[in-house]
Amino acid sequence: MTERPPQLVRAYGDRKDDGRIQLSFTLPLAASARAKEAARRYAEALGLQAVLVATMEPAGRDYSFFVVYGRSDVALDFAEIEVPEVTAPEWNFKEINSQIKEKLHRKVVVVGACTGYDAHTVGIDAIINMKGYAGDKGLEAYPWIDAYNLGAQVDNAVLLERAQELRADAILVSQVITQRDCHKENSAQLVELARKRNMRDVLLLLGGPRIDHPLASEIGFDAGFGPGTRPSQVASYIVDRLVARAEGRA
Ligand code: B12
Repeated sequence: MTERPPQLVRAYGDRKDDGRIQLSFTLPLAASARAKEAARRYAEALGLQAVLVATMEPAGRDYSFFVVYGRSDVALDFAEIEVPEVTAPEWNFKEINSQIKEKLHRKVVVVGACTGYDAHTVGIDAIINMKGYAGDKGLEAYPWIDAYNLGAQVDNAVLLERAQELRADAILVSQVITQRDCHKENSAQLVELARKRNMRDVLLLLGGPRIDHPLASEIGFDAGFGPGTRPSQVASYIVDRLVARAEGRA
């Protein structure tokens, strides 16, 4: 680990280092003066000082939603934080296509799906489909990429089978539902199956609103992508890895 000088950070409200925090939560209590006091004490018990309950709204029968403000003296040393990150160049559409054409001399094949019980296709569509996301063209729009979107609720074995048939360079898995950690379980099963089928040379990418690179790596994927990911970031990562392999750098 690189030695860095300490860099203490604290929440910022009105002034730097004032430690002011806004917090929201729901309590299983109908809105009342006692419920409001319960919310204040609850926030105090969490370690906040000078607590102000700014909002109390009924949230269905016997539940209330609260927004509270408070202060915390807790500080942490940012210099000590190390997180694995996806490292890839920030290439644009044109640069990605010319990297593939000039360095790989063949089309890149990617296959994606929203797997298991999960039917939330908007995320994987945003990455793969022609129209893309936030003004960034989807992988289908790249002349040097053959992209296949298998859609929703695809079984892990079916996805791997199809990827093998198409000689895919990368498999893109989307997991949105996280109830009872089913996203972790389902994704881990895909990695396990890929190992059994000797397919671990195919790049495995995991994405979704609750996915980040550390989690994806822990599960056994090559990279993880979270909210706001743009298709060109995904394409840059895949192409960079394939070029590195072709040049014997990975
Ligand atoms: C639309 C929607 C639906 C639609 C889905 C339609 C469709 N064709 O996709 C319908 C109505 C079918 C639906 C159903 C359900 N839903 Co729903 N749904 C949503 C909603 C409102 C939006 C999701 C979305 O489209 N986001 C937009 C996309 C663009 O964002 P994204 O997925 O994060 O994708 C980006 C990144 O994450 C990343 N990315 C995503 N995947 C991948 C993959 C790769 C490889 C890469 C690189 C990147 C990447 O790139 C994308 C672009 O930046 C969310 C709430 C919300 N506001 O988020 C709930 C939500 C996801 N749904 C939820 C639930 C509970 C359900 C149901 C279980 C409800 C029910 N009881 O029936 C069912 C489950 C159905 C099923 N079997 O999956 C919960 C999930 C809770 C949890 N933590 O598990 C949410 C969070 C709502 C909530 N707050 O409770 N839902």
